[in-house]
Amino acid sequence: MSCLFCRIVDGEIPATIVHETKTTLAFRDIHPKAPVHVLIIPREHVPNAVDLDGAQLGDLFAAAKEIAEAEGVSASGYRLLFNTGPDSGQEVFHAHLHLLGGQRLQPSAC
Ligand code: DGP
Repeated sequence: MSCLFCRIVDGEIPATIVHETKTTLAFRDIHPKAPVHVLIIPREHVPNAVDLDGAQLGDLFAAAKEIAEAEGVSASGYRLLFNTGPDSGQEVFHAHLHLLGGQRLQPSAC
């Protein structure tokens, strides 16, 4: 299996897992861009976030809310973002929701 994040789901590659459900897995980004930088993924391999269905998106956002609370960034605020496609800078083609927080974040491109 060549997908990096599928290999993390299968336990073949180590990751610091912070949250898991039947349908999602969340782990710390290996190159954190903020004090809290967690990647939340569907267990199922879907290459691009825009191809996730409503239930999968709901599961990712529900996980994000719980992780933000557990990481202590709910009150201070945090950023949730998907990179989709090469121009966005997407590097891993297994859909993933970035959760960034723990400091005042720089303005994003939008
Ligand atoms: P993106 O650019 O949206 O595709 O983000 C991919 C992220 O994945 C990037 O911030 C770095 C992270 N990443 C890449 N390889 C690994 C890995 O092996 N383990 C972990 N935990 N994160 C990884």
